[in-house]
Amino acid sequence: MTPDRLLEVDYLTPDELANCRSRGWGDVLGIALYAGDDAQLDMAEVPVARVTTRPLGGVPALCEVWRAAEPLTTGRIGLVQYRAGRQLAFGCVTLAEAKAGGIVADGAALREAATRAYADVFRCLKMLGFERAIRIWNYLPEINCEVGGIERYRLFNEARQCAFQSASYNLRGNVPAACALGSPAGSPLVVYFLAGADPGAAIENPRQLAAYDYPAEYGACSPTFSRATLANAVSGPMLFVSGTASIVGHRTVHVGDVISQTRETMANIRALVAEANRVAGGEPFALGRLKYKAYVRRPGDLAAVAAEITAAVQPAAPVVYLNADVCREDLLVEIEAVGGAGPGKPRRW
Ligand code: 3EB
Repeated sequence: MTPDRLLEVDYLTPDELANCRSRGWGDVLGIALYAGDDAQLDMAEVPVARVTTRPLGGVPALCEVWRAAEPLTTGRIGLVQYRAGRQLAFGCVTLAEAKAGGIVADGAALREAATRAYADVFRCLKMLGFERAIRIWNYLPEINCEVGGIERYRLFNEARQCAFQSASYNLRGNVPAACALGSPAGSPLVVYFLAGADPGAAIENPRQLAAYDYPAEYGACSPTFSRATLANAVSGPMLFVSGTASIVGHRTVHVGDVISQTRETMANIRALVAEANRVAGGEPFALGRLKYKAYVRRPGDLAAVAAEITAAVQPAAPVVYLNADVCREDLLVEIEAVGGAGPGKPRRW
């Protein structure tokens, strides 16, 4: 069975994934495994980004499974484990800060780890012949902790921006969609990405200032990401929505109010979908046809967040929940999404 379109994503438990073993992993491009401890997932052929950020709602582990309808080969370039075809590539890097050199406590190790991880991601993209990434996911331990007077997320932003610059990429405009979330202390830095022969076009949110234009009050180097990428994958357009939060303009709104933050976040995603439809022409995208991943800072907020998302995405779309720190201390929730045009029925293997 091949996917209806070139690229598909499904959220499965490890058991559900194991039940599909009979069909082999030939069409699996890559997997992000979200689990607190090392859940077993042994797949020689497929790169697995092991993220220690935990699922919520009694789910011990969650697999984000990317599948592609084209011949794929597996390999390694530097620190990057990748799997790629002519149209698409998935790659992941896991790097412990202690192994990256530098002192963990003063942030030099994080800077070094991010620099090395990104240098290898970009080298991998160039060697495989992809212009740039469509979407990049970042998970760093203790994202809101201060080291040497600077928040670790801001240090990460500095290293990321330098890496983009060193690799001669744009720092504004057509930059990849992304997210940056926390993981438990002691976890390695994990970066994974999707790239395509069609690198996609960046979409910005009319309700928000572009993140790469954030003023210096959010850090000396602004974060290098676009609000979404619109990629015209061979079998129809696909939208990759970056981590989205309760930010209007450049300011956090509804500090301390998780319900209003979730509502504002969904309003932001609704505006992005409208903007993507305007750019794509017609109405290829709809809130109810996206698949969502929601990061909740405080586990106790799960029910409130879920109720707000469900209310916003009629008819109900699939949503998975993870427990993560978000990259501004005053943000309680962040939501990302992905989806193609058309009916996009949730499909089970
Ligand atoms: C924001 O809008 C919230 O640094 O890669 C969202 C998506 C956020 C991506 C990143 C950060 C990132 O600024 C945080």
